[in-house]
Amino acid sequence: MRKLYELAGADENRRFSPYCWRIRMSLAHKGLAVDCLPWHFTEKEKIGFSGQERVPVLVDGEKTVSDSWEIAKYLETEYPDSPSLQLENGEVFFIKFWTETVLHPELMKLLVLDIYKGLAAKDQSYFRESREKLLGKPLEEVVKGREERLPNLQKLLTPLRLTLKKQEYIAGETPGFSDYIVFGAFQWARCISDFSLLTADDPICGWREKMLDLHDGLAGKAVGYTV
Ligand SMILES: N[C@@H](CCC(=O)N[C@@H](CS)C(=O)NCC(=O)O)C(=O)O
Repeated sequence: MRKLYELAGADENRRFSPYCWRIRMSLAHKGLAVDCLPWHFTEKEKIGFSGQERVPVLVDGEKTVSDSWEIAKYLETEYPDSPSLQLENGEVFFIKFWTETVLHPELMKLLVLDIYKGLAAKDQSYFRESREKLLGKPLEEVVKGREERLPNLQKLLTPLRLTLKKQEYIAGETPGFSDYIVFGAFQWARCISDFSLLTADDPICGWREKMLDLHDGLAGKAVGYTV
């Protein structure tokens, strides 16, 4: 059976990595069954066979692939007859880098303490140390006043909101990897934090609902919070 190593919290069923969600959704999109194995930040040796230290890691028969972008490309090449992830448009790169360099950092500043609290005890000191080094202050300081900073997030989502007013999905009429990239960020938040990111009248909510319902409600059924 195909295997996917996924980041897990103290509750092993809480799978909250934005990058892993890209791949969970992509595998379901292509109708490929997978056994999703929990992995913790401090279990580097468990994925040592992949030659790097991050998840997702996909093991498909003889092949091991890491990095969500590489995995998506692999799935497209290996399974060309199943529904396409629509990677061929160069614009997907813009979505990927916008998500990773604009959306993720803003979310991190809102959620980092919730992430810390949701981690297995053995991961907490590693996470605190590495993220405080990255963010330059204690996690408690990072999230301080987060309610007042929500408008910043909602403002930076304007291009996404305008796009979703024009079309059903980011990729167009049907969902594609671009949707899974951005949705991964929202699912990261939903799985680890009860902090509401969007107001109920935000058009992005309708898209997020559709994404939660896709593939037999895969993401909606995952352990997380109601947002
Ligand atoms: N470029 C990678 C990034 C993967 C990544 O950063 N994964 C995180 C989990 S969300 C991780 O494994 N972090 C390990 C660590 O911080 O030690 C991808 O697209 O898959």
